[in-house]
Amino acid sequence: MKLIGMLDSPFVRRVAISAKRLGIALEHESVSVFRTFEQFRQINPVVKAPTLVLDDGEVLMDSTLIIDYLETLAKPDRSLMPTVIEQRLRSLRLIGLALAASEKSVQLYYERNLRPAEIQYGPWVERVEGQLAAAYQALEQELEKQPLKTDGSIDQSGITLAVAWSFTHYVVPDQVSSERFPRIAAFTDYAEGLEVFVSTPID
Ligand SMILES: N[C@@H](CCC(=O)N[C@@H](CS)C(=O)NCC(=O)O)C(=O)O
Repeated sequence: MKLIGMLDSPFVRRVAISAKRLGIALEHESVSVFRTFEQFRQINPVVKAPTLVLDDGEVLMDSTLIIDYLETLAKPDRSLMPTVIEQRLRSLRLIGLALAASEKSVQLYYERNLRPAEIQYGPWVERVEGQLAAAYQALEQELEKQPLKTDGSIDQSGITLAVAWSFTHYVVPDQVSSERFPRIAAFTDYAEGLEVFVSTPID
């Protein structure tokens, strides 16, 4: 199977890291939705990263749906999702918040880098900045209530959170500070030190 997309996308990176933790080998092709739009379009006419091309040529997109498929392929004891309902609920909440933070970071980055300055719309930017801050605020509170494990393991909520935080720092660093969100920052330092993160760097 081939994973298509750049690792500077948090959605691509969470799939790549999850696949490694699930023990599923993926061939990775760093095709950009911007710089190599036409090449991407040949693979997936919708041009969404990540795209997963199965061995029979079937094409999947959306990181959460791709991870769902990889989870189904993996051995149950490798799953990155808790099965106990209370823990699963918490994981789903953290993942939802981290995905929202990733999405809002992408929106701000596109606004700043794709839209010409003279047609930028201030109220929209403020709205997105507020949503991004709210997502990280809620995540920080969740970690205060119950820290994520830092014992060498990592699950889907940890992967998605750390990937989101690193991505936000990479594209809109002015929006986040380790002083304001110390627990998220500390957890991300831990995650980025794991071999699976080190071998899957933002490119
Ligand atoms: N919800 C999607 C978001 C994917 C997404 O927006 N990817 C961006 C790259 S970071 C993309 O494909 N951008 C090109 C576009 O939307 O036209 C997921 O989880 O995979």
